[in-house]
Amino acid sequence: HPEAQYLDLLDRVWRTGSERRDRTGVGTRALFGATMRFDLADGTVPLLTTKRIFWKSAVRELIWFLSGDTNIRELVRQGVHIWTDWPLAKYRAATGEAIDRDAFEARIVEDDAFAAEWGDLGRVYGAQWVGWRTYEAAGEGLFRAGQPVNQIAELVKGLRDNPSSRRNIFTGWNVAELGGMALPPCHMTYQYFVADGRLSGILYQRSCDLGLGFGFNIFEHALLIRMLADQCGLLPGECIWMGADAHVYLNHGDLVAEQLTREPRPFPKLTLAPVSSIFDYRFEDVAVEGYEPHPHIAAPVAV
Ligand code: DHF
Ligand code: TMP
Repeated sequence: HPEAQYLDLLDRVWRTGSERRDRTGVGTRALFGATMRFDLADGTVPLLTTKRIFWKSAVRELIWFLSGDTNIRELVRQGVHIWTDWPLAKYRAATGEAIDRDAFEARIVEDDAFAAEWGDLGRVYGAQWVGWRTYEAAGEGLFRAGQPVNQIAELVKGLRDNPSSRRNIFTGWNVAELGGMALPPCHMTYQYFVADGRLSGILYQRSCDLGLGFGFNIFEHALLIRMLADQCGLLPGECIWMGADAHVYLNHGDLVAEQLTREPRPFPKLTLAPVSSIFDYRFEDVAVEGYEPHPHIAAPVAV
């Protein structure tokens, strides 16, 4: 079963990974450099079955990235809570107010000014994917803002017009703007390859929380390949993942042990409605069929 690649890595990291202090203070066990590949040709998607992944939140997150939005407000409105903890931590630290998560989310949704001030994650994924800033010379050591680059639109054009190019890439790793991001991108660089009418993609993930983020990241990577393939008149090929620092948080040990006792089940099928642009996908256009995972395993997130 293709999910065995994930379970093997999880097991290997937990048993043999080096124990490290990390930014969050929680601590991890980590290995450096891992690869997985999933075949998308049969219409399946890598959606983990050894625990339930809330794929609807993942679909909404990917559409949010493609819209260029970086404020959690729209996600929260749609019932997606995965990004709330970071603005919340910032708000608590700045104000000293002991506001709870629900009250914070309610204010983000209700109060425009509050959302603008506290809901924005900065120049994260969406900002870089579709609005990478440029500048142009304006004489005498002066510069002015240029036309932002929509990397996704360029990628679609590239895959249509020049499918054998080795430059069909987009990245969130904008070195000049890392300081303005709530978190520098983890799933940072994507590259594509067309052969025999099939589109494959590689995701380079610099930092991977195997117990939490990975299930979202691999599914969204596959979903994006499927969207791009549809938009470019291609069939899906392979979904390849390359992780650099692949880690398990020390407080995820029990979760890992439980998950490793479970037998993987068949991956579900994904279908996409036909839409006329990569920027037109709505949540309703994405359907997952035959997803029958083992129960969800709640895991604490290291902020
Ligand atoms: N930090 C850390 N330490 N790990 C992450 O995976 C991570 N992911 C981020 C931002 N920062 C991160 C963005 N993606 C969840 C899933 C993905 C995600 C952030 C959080 C999460 O909490 N998932 C839970 C609950 C999902 C839900 O309530 O919808 C899960 O069980 O999958
Ligand atoms: P870092 O910026 O110090 O590497 O911390 C980011 C943490 O979040 C790390 O545990 C990796 C995890 N992460 C994912 O695994 N996937 C994601 O999509 C995001 C945003 C974060």
